Amino acid sequence: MDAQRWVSEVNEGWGLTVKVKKQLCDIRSQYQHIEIFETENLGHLLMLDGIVQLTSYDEFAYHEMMANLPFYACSHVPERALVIGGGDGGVLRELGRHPELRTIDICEIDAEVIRAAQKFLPETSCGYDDPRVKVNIGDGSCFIKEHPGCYDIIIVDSTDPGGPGEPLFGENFYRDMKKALTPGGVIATQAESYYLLPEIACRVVKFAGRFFKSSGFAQINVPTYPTGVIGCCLGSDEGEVFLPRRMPDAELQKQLRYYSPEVHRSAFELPVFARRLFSKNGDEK
Ligand code: SPM
Repeated sequence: MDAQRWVSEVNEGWGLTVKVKKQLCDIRSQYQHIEIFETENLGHLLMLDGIVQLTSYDEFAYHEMMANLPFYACSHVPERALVIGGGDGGVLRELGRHPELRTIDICEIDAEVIRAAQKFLPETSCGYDDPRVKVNIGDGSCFIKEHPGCYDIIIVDSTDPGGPGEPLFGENFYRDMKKALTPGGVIATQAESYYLLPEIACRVVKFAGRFFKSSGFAQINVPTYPTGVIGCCLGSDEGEVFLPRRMPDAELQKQLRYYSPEVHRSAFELPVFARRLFSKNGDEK
């Protein structure tokens, strides 16, 4: 294997490796190492601190689910959305498909990620072109405390814990998100893989279960995340998060490649071992 032309996300004892044509961006920001590659077969690849955040090949799966699960689980038609993290703009792009949203705020800690995405990832950073999007640069765990009762949906598109995303995996953050919701609002948080990081997945499920009447872990198939699966944890005090309350109209459904009302419901049907894991360690209802 030509080591010069492959990049890997290395986990304990194994890795996920992608063949690249060239490196487009290599920045050490105040918070993290930002790298963007042009790959041989998967389009663009964004890595933060050596961890794959997205590839052009399958980012639609993650971004459609992170945006649409909370949008359609919300008991009322959402008008105000907040994205925490998500500097590449992919979740913004998906939220932008909903004319019902009047405001779409984003709080991203690292302005360099936004700049890099706007330069090298036009397919996701086009999310910023929507005039309803308002960009805030700062720590999402502080921003949320300053906005009580403000949002119908809050989406946390975080990196793994350990880097700048660490506060977004704490119990206090879940308490503060609940306060920042309108009545009946919904949170959706990046909940990791039950194969790769089961303790983090359980932690997220536990906090969502502690603060919300309805909560659950939805799985998303994303081949370029290690183990090929990642979770989105939902929480709300009205209705059941696994049931979509409305559905995309025919025109919007044509634009979507992953999300549908059927996929919404089935994403919460987990393999037996994962269900057991969350019942034992995640306090899942
Ligand atoms: N908008 C895309 C950002 C993606 N955020 C989530 C990335 C999580 C990757 N972690 C997978 C677990 C392996 N380290």
